[in-house]
Amino acid sequence: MAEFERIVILTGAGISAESGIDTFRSAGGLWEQHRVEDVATPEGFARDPDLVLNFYDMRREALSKVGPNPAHEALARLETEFAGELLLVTQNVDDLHERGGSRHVLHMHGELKSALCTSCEMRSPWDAPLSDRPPCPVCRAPSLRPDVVWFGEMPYQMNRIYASLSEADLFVSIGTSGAVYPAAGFVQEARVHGAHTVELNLEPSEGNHFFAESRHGPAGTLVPQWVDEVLQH
Ligand code: BV8
Repeated sequence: MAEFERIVILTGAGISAESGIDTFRSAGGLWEQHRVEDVATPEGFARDPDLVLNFYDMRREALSKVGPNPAHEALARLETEFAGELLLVTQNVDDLHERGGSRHVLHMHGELKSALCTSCEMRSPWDAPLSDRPPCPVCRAPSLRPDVVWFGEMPYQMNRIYASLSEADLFVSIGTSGAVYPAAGFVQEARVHGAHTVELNLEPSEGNHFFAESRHGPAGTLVPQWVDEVLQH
């Protein structure tokens, strides 16, 4: 593994799978009566706010029953020991990277433990249900929604992500199907700017052909091994 100085990592639901959080693909079973696109959209929220608020209340509540796995912990070790620049971008709305020890996590699709007020547009840390319409901590209006980026909505901090991708010499994608944009396009952005690109995933993702290198297997095994290699230089 050559010397790298500026690493961007993108993670998806696959990194949390071994912690017991269903991925979207296998989640079909969990939510067989609705597709994620139906529930994770502003239209779905407008159509049936209770359904959507309960969907996210259930997922937020489930977080207290799971914990980080060796893949999350390995990325926290990388953050501590890597001498160069590291940006960890996650598509996940769980808090397992933080609970695994990562101090700087960019949640491009928002977080279960945050609430967004549709009246004052302020975001607040949140770890309780929203289906009972609690007042916004800032403006007191009963207008809180999950602070999660739905389909058709703009992900967070895209300028910062693209700036890092244009400078990166290594881009690593971990546990994501490459099914959803703009995240699925990050590998091409990094590659066109000269970065080496690596996919660590259980199986080849939809974007596997864009990666210069790929390793397939469970993240809990692959990620600690890969972090050891990067830190050995
Ligand atoms: C935007 C938060 C633009 C919510 C999520 C047509 C019509 C309308 C829109 C579009 C369209 N075509 C394209 C679009 C854009 C759309 C999109 O890409 N749609 C797809 C369906 C085609 N994207 C958007 O709408 C995005 N916004 O484009 O805005 C814009 C421009 C200007 C102005 C305004 C707006 C916003 C998308 C964000 C949606 N929110 N999540 C929530 O969590 O509830 S998406 C959600 O699914 C994830 O966040 C992630 O992004 C995506 C895919 O999930 P993954 O994390 O990859 O998980 P998945 O289950 O799919 O895969 C798991 C992988 O792990 C698998 O490969 C598996 O093999 C692997 N795995 C499993 N176990 C393990 C493992 N790997 C390792 N170890 C294991 N143990």
